[in-house]
Amino acid sequence: MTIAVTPQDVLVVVDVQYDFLPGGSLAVAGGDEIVPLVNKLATRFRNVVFTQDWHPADHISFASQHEGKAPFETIELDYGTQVLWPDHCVWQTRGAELSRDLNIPHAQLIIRKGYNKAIDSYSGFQEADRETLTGLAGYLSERDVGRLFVVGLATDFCVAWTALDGAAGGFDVTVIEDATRAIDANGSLEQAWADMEAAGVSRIPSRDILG
Ligand code: VGL
Ligand code: ZN
Repeated sequence: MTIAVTPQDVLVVVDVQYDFLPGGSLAVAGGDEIVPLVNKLATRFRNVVFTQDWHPADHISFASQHEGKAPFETIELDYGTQVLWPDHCVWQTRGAELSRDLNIPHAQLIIRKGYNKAIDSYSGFQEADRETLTGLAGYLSERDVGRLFVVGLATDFCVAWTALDGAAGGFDVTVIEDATRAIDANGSLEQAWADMEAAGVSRIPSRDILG
């Protein structure tokens, strides 16, 4: 099924940053493989937005901040269960930079997220407290956009949460599956697809757009 991209559609490129690429501190397997495809897809979209995971060095999501805890264990916080991660995307470090292999000069916005020390933010729309907004929904509404097409890293965390919040916010959301890669910790990938399907998020291969 071919989808005709319109000038109102937006490509949301999630967290294509060195710490999520091979060699990074929270490397997503095959994360680098999506970059040429993301570049190609971006040529079809007039509107492209990036998200950028952007944490202070003492961020609450880092296992290093919790005595006796290891990465991928969980803790309970006020806002719910938090997975603990290796230190990653610390602001002003190379790991936090967007990949220089992204070749999308017409991208219009970079939304940073996760900069509040005590709140994680997988979603590009709102932080994990489900209250603090990033401003992305307001930006998109003001720009009068149509559908959102989401790509990037990682499928089961920042891509999924961004897609879910977009759908909850009333946007028509599609994830382009082969332009994502997953962390897949403890069944998180299967769960993410189930959640997205239940929320009405569409799932397509890139050939539906590229032909
Ligand atoms: C992400 C875990 C922690 C992601 C960000 O971009 O999917 N995952 N921070
Ligand atoms: Zn993070």
